Amino acid sequence: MSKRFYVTTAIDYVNGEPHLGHAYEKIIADVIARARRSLGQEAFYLTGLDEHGQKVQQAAVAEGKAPQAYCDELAVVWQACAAKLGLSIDDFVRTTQPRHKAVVAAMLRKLHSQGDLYKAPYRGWYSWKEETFLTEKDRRPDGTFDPAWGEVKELVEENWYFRMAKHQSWLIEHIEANPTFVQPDSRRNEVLGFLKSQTLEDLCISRPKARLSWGIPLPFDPDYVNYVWFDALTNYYSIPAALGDSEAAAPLEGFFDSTFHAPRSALRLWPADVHVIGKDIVKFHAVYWPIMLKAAGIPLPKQVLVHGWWQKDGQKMSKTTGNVVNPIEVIDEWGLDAFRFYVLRELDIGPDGNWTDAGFKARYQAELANGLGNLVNRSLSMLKRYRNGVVPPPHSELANDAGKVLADTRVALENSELQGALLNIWSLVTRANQYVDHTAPFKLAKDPAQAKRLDEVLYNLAETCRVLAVLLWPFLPSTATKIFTQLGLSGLPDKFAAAAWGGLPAGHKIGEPAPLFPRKDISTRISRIRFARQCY
Ligand code: ME8
Repeated sequence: MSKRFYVTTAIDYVNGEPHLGHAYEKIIADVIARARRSLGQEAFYLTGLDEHGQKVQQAAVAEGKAPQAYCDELAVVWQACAAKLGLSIDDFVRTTQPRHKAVVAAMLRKLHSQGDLYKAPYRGWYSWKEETFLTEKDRRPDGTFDPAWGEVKELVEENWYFRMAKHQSWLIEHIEANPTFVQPDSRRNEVLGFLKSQTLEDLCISRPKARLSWGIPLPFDPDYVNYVWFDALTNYYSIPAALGDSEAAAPLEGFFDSTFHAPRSALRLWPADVHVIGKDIVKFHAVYWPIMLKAAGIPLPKQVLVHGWWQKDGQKMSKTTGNVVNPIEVIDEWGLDAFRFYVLRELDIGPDGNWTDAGFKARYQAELANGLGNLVNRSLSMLKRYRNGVVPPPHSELANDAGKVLADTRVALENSELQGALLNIWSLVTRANQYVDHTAPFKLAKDPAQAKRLDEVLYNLAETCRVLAVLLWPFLPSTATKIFTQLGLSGLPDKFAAAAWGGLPAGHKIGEPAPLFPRKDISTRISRIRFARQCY
């Protein structure tokens, strides 16, 4: 089996419920995976949960539950959310799974045996909330620490450290030689700036069990558990190894214990092609993770793709103030594809975004209901009304427009430029809607002498709808499928190659047109949806 295109997301802390930011990231990765599959590659999409560490232990204790029971309960909520988002995931990792823990232990054993890890005492300021020691650089001018760090206390403890010094220069060279390793460029520059201006301090990779017991024990020192970030980052690699990617597992051969059982498999996933993450965790993914891998003799991932953060109404989303966008509620009211469309169309991968309910509704109305929805509905309704739903002979008036959009969309998808791809696809929606206005098929239908011209126009419109379904599949899979069904086509619009012009054969009978995006009275809720009067 050849290597699959392997895309991952950050694994979410299980203490809490999914919000817009989590959903956005998972949808980005889903579109990337679906696009690759549509383009003919095999793809594997991994997401999951980060279940160890201080935050989870504290949250479990606060609810009077054992950490594992607490995680098990919340994992159900998060997995249900993944299903609600329509994610085409191939696996769902939980860092408390034995398959993951066995690989983390093997990685630690190898690094320890090579002398990459050492034990030393440390005195420092510790943020309990962020589970990290702070340095003098983290102090504000008045000597205090930002309240964002939560409670900060001085702590002295022995811990295990990962030697970083020898890794700084090759990492700079690697990032310079591979411009797409960290994307977008602004994030790449940020990482290079950091690496060139500061000496990397050794990374503390343990927590004493006396202080934190909820973690993976260090295989060579039972008084400690592994630092949650070392554990969490390893998920990207542990799952391929555990699923039987033998080339992935090879560098750790001899370091696994008897709990590790990978099936015999021809699966090839590692190295990851894209790690999709948010801007707050770039240093972990673009600095520590490559160093961990390189030290363990494991090939590096190809790309870390960094998205920005969402705010709501110009404010940080926060449970305490109540301004959180709950993706489930939006989907229940507006439909999954409306949510997927909005987040991908509104925010390019990189900058920060701002959710407003008014902005969401405006895009829904203009681009989905009046744009795509109206095009498909009036095109198919006219074909039904004027030709009894039978496709006329092929004609290629819109073929060049569609061909250009197809070529540009392919490039955009190959570069994970998802907003760019949508803008491009919508240029075809707009072109086809204008074509209806210019050709006025409803007038042609009144003149028997224009029958051939009406055939041509109806073919171009129906075929454009078919092409759009294929192009839209990675973004709006359910809408794309509905368009196919309404066109009377069997199967899924999930093969990009099928977007080539001329796929609708003459004489084919389409299905029943129905509105894709019910227009809503903006001032009412879904219970009072009124369907659009079709205008043609
Ligand atoms: O960081 N907008 O988990 P997490 C956009 N467990 N993205 C956001 C966001 C927002 N408002 N808030 C969070 C962790 N995210 C670790 C990851 S990976 C080995 C371990 C993104 O639940 C955030 O940037 O705090 C991150 O990529 C993801 O959601 C999970 O955040």
